[in-house]
Formats: sequence, structure tokens, C-alpha cells
Amino acid sequence: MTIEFYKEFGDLGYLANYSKHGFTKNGVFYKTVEHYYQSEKFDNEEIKNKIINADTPKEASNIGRDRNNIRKENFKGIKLDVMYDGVLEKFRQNRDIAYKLIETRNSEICEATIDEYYWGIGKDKSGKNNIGKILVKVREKIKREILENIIEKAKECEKVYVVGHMVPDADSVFSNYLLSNILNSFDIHAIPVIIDDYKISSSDKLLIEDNFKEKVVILKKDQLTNNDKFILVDHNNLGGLNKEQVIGAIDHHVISGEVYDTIEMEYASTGLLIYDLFKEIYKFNQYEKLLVCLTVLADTEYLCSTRYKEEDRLVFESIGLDLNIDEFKRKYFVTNDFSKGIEESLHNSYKEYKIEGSIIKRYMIYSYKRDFDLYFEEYLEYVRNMNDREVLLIWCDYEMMKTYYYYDNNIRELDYILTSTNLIYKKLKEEGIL
Ligand SMILES: [Mn+2]
Repeated sequence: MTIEFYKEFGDLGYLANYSKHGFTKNGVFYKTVEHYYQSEKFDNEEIKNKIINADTPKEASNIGRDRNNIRKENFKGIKLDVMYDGVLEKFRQNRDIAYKLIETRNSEICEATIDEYYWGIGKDKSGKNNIGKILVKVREKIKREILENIIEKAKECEKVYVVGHMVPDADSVFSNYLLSNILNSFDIHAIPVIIDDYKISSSDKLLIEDNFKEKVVILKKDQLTNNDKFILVDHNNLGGLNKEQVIGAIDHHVISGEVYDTIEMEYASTGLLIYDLFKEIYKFNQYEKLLVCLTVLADTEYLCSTRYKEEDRLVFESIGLDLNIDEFKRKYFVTNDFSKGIEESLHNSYKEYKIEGSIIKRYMIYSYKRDFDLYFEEYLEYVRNMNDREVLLIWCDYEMMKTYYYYDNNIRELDYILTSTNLIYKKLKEEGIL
């Protein structure tokens, strides 16, 4: 995928050098990357200060481009490095946009200017696009730095617990284990755990029992102290833990802003994201590779969900396991057991999300058409009677390949399977419901 941005406005405006994201470098505050870049052209303090104090990036640019001002002799030779340093500091010192940049995953980034062939792609798209290339480089660097932060902090701990979300599914349980193994290989004492009031998701229960050979450590919540440190996987909401206890998070949902050092990208599963992040520096064995693949299967309803995107397929196939997906699906894909009653069904699928300051309490039901016809109205009524504006019910019918979602008295229907709360959140926003 390619992201094209133009100027400092709109959703992608944060990528532009004119965007108002200031930073400090060598004791000087620069209002924008443009201020920094233009001022670095000169040794003359007076001109430098004029640029730094310019009110707008445009003004800074005008002074910097004025050929009457004499530039550093070697500037041409270092200008790419200067630009890189400025863009890197901008994202380093503005964490909200660093998260946004990481969210672009592996997309190419282009500055779609029509008259700039060195920094942008130019009118006929033949330009060098150096700004786009720098942004991609900065994205990789920032991602690495966040991971290094988490690893450094973990190294300082006597031990660190790796924990998934409150209704642990295959992705949570397997990712806990995978990340712990990786951390252990860096001489960190990491222990994958489940907290005792968590209840394993019934939909993945058999898949976990059959394929996961490890003993799960159960941690008693009332015995935890503030000295116990955690890394979250498959969720980045604190969920009752103190901020000081959580040193980082790796998640495939959406940034909640609660944990400072978070790597978050829309991936098919957390397991796949962990694989992609560490595959260059950690050698996954066959069993670990199988677990990665199973997180993908479980979180995409055996590759049926639109959450499984082309980018995911490429990573998934690069793992190189020859799995009989249909057989896994036949064995482990279960729709809701409606005989257990509404309360249990809903509880089993419960997950809480914090997205852009909103809380989403999500329930998820999988069914075939027969059960949809029998139970949908009843469940809808039940959820409606909770009288809770934050409740989101997602219902997938795997026979008709339809998704229904209910939020704040609105019901919508999709002609495909969509299970990602993040993507449904985006739809609710587009529809003006949120
Ligand atoms: Mn997951």
C-alpha cells in the first residue's frame, strides 16, 4: 500500500514538514521540521535566529531559500542527513504522531507535490521522494527504539510478567508464551501468565487444549504488589493494573494512550505482529511457528474475516508451514453455544477497548443462519436493555457471511465478515454514530 500526503492539513498532515509538531535539539526549540532544516543551512547566527524565530514554516522557508544568504559550504552533501535528524526528533518528541506513523505498518509513503522532484514525487511521479523515504526510515527507527525501551526496562526488572487480555483467547495465550520466549533469549526473566479472575474464552478452548503444550501460570490478583512489572500483549488498556507496573505493550488493536511504550499496528493477530517484529533477531522453532499461525487462524475465523488482509497473507505464507486450514477449521471453529444462555455467551466474548478516549464494551457472537434466526432478536433486546451507550454487539453469521453490529440504538448490516472492533469503530465514526 502507498500513502500519499500533501501539505500539513487533514488526517495525513502530521507527515508534512510544515506540521506544527515542535521539538528541541541541542537546546534550541524548533517550531517545525522546516524551521530546523532551513536554519541548518547557515553558520551565520543572525540568519539562523531569524529563521528559528520565524512565525510560520513558510516564512522560515522564504528566508532559508533566499540566495542572498550564504549557505554552509558543504550543505548539499549533508542535507539528507539534516532532514532525517529533524524528522526523527519531531516523531521522537511527539509520541501521538509516532503511534500514527507506526500504524501505517509497511506502507510506502509519498509526498505528492507537483513541483518538487527531489523531496517529493513530482508531477509525473518520477521524483526521488526523499521525504517519503526518510519518513519510512524514521518509522523503522522509532519502532525499534520503542522495542528497545521495553527490552531495556524489562532487563532492569528481576522478573516481568507477560499478560494477555481478560478473556484470554488463543492469540492472548500463545502470544504471551511467544513474547516470553523471545525476551528470555535476551536474558530477561519473563513469565507468561494469566490473572486468576480471567476466564479463558470458550471459543478457542479446544484449540488451546489440543495445541498448547505449556503449563499456564495463574497469577493471584490479590497477591500482586506494585513492584510486579507487566508487559501487555493483545491489549494496551491497563485493565486494573497501575501505570507504573506496565512497562510496555504489543497489540494489534488500537492505541489507547494508556501505556507509553506501545507497538500497535492493525495486524491479523498479535502473534503475527510479534513474529514480524522479531523474525530478524529471533529464530522461531517449528512449534513456535505453529503457534503464530494458530493465532492468525483463531483471530480471523480461519482466514475468513476481512481482518485477514493481503499484507497479513504475505507474512503468514512466509512462515512456510503447510497447514491444512480446512481441517483446523472443521475441528476448532465453533459458533456460539446458545444452550449456555445469554449471560454466559456474552461474558465469554467480552472485551473492553479504549479508542480515542471512548470506551467500547464489545460483545461478539458467531452463529450460522439457523441460530441467527432463533436468537438475534433476543440478544439484541438484552443488550438494548443494558441501557449502556458504550455497549457494542457484533454478530457474525458464517452461513450467510454477514455481520450485524449494534451500537447506541443503531443496527447496521454488512455483506461480509468483519470482526475487528477497531474497523467497526471507524465505521461508526464515518456514520456519525460515534
Ligand atoms: Mn487478538
